[in-house]
Amino acid sequence: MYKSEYLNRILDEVRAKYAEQKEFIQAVEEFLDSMDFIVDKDPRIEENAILERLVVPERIIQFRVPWVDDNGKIRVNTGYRVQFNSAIGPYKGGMRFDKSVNLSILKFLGFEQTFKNSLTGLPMGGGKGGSDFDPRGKSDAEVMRFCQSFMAELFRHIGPDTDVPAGDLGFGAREIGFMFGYYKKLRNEWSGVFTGKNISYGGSLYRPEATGYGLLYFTEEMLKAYFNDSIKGKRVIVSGSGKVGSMAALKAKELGATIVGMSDINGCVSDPKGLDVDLILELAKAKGEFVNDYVKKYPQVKYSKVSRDLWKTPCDIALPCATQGEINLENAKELKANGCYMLVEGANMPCDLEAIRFFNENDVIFSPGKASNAGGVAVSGLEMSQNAMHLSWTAEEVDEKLKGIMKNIFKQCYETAKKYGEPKNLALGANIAGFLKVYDAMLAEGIV
Ligand code: 2IT
Repeated sequence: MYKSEYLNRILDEVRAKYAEQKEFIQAVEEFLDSMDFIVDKDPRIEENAILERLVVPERIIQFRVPWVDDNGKIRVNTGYRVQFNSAIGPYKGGMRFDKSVNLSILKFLGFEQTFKNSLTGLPMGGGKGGSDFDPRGKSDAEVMRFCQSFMAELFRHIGPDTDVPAGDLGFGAREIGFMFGYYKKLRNEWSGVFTGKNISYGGSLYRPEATGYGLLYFTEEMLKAYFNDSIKGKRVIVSGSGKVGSMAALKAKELGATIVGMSDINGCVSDPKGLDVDLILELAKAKGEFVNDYVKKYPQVKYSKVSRDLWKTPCDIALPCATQGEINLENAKELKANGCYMLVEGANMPCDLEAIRFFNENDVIFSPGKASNAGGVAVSGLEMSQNAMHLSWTAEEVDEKLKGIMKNIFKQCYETAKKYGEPKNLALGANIAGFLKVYDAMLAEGIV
């Protein structure tokens, strides 16, 4: 129950109308928790039905994606693009290819993306898309045929000033290349319609590293502000064997942390003296997973077949970088009991609502993904700028800009949290700071 009647009504409506969409409901609820600090003080929010409009995507495109597999069999998947909010810029956000993809997941991602993109300070609205297509085990030719069929529909809905997709789970450089190539063919136009492209055709240096590196720059800001400390010598655990987890582990190690635990879909490994991060990165890059091979190479390592057992590892800092819903209340209690005092989300919504509330009540400083994982989309924004200017920045230039953006995101979250009397509540800071810019633009643009 909120103090504000307005918020209680919004949440009841969202819960009733989208009862099946549990991920979306969580994302909205997490956001409304913070809105309770401001809505009663600013009646214009309710008068202008800002929140009613914010929780409904501007447009959802859903389509059939027929394709032919290598055996000549015709297959059908569902494609989506959720164009959530364009108040401050063209829709911007990744595409996810995974069996689990449905509207609830894409709506939660698009909703969060809106505030994340706002926090970067760059002019990008929020969007997300994808398909229930599973690229694992598919040949390159199958993935290409799928991507071309997908783009044959999507091309009419996107564009460099309309909607600019990028990668997400199951959707990397290969998929971006096939989609971009087909868009270019259909439109007879080269433009920065996708980000995450290879360097050879307009990609930005540091985009593959950006989310993981940005996460560590943000973590350093947290340590500095709250403890006048740095990550050097800290025990860190990282979940997920994708780009975000790998690059986070790499940067954490480079900054002097000890990586004491890591996980993938098959389980987790831990070692208080530090894992062999180089081997893990090599395996993760080649195979998308590492735990089974790691255990073969280091039979003495502490190992569990349950990925969630990672959260039982004694540590100072936890970096969940796998996917939504990987930390529940029980995991949160395990983390606290084993010494963890900071949790910085690298994935989108890895912690469920009970876990987040537990961290806030038990002095574990928590940062929501919409703030701490914004480095990826921030460098996507920089890729859009480079494409629009028809030039490319050096790795050093991009890294410097990324550092500046992450520092600024932290500052906005921290200052806003302090202003509302809860300096350690970065979720509050992120939601309010992200919201205010979108709100201002929505007010200015009228009822659209
Ligand atoms: O969740 C995210 O921020 C992303 N998947 C990156 C989106 C982007 O447009 O680079």
